[in-house]
Amino acid sequence: MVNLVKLVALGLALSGISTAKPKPACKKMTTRQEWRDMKKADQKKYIKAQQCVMTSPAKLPKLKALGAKTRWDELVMLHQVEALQIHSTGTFLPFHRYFLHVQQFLLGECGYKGGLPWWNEPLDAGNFINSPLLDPVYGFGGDGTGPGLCVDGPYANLTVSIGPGFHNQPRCVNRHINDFFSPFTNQTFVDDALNQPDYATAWLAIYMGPHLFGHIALAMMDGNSITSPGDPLFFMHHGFVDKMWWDWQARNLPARLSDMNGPNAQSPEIGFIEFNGTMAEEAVEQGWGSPSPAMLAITPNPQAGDGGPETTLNHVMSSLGIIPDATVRDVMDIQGGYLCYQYV
Ligand SMILES: [Cu+2]
Repeated sequence: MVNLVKLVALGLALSGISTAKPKPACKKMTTRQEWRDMKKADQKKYIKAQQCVMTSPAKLPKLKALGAKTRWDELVMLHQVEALQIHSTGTFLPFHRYFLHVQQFLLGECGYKGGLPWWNEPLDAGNFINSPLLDPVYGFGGDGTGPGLCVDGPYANLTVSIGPGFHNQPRCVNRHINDFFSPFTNQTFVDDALNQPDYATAWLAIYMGPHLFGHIALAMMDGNSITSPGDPLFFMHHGFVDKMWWDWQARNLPARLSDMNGPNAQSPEIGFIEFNGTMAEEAVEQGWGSPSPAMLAITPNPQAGDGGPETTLNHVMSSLGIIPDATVRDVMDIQGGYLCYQYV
C-alpha cells in the first residue's frame, strides 16, 4: 500500500503535477472590524496609536525638507505628492490599499498590533452627524466648529502641517459634516458598485459613488482632495472603500485577483474626473496650486513598472521611503502574503 502511494506520488511528480500542499501565503492574519464592533479598549488603543503617529517627529529628510513635521505629516505628504496619479485612475484602489498598509506600519511603530478598523457607512448614510464614529471619547470627534471647523475629541489640538492642496500651512484637524450628500453612501450605491462586471467599471463606480460622496459629506481637512488624509477619519472611510473593492473581488476571485487596468496618471486635459476643467484650471478653481519643483523632484514616475499609460499588475507603488515599494500585484489579494487581513 505504502509503495503504491509512493509510486503514485512519483508518477505525479514525474508528470509535473505537484503533490505538495500550496504553502500558506498568509501567516499572521489581522482582522479589520467595523468600528462599532470593536471593544472599547481596542478603540482606545487605536486612537492612542493615531495620536502617537500624529505627534511623533518626522524621520525622512526629503519629506522634512518639504515641510513634514510629524510622522503623520509624512503620510499625508505621500498622498499629496502622488495625488495626480492616484485619483481618477486605475491605480486609485490599489494605491489606497497600499496607503492603508503604510498607515498600519506607522501605527505599528507606535505599538499598535490590531487590525485597521473600518466604517460601514451605509449604516449611517443620511445621518452621519449621529454616527457613533463621531463620538468625542470612543470615536473621531464630531462635526467641526468655529472658524477653522476644528474637531473636538481625541484629535482636537493636534496640528497637521501638510495641505491644503499643494500648500503647506499648519491647521487643526477639521471637517464639516453634510447629510445632504451622505445618503449616496447607502447600500443601493454600494450594490451598484459591487454589481459591476469588470474592474474598468467597478473602480469608476466605487470612485464616483460612495467614495466621492463620503468625501463630500465629510469635507475632511477643508474638503481637500489632495490632503484629506490629515483627518484620521479618512482611514475609516477608505477602509470602507477598500472593503468595497475586496467584496467586489471576492465575488469572482479567479478572474478578479488579476483584473487591473485604467490610466496610471491623470490626463492634463481632464484632471480629476469629478471636477470640471483641465488640470491647470482645477489647480486654480480648487485653490490647490501646483506641486513645487522640489515636490516634482520626488514624485515617482507614474508609469513605473507599466512602461506605458495603462495600469498593470507590475505597476510600482512608492511610499517615498516610509516602507519599501510594492507592486499592484502585491496588493491584489488581501490574503496574498504581502497583505494579510480579513474584513469582518
Ligand atoms: Cu486619496
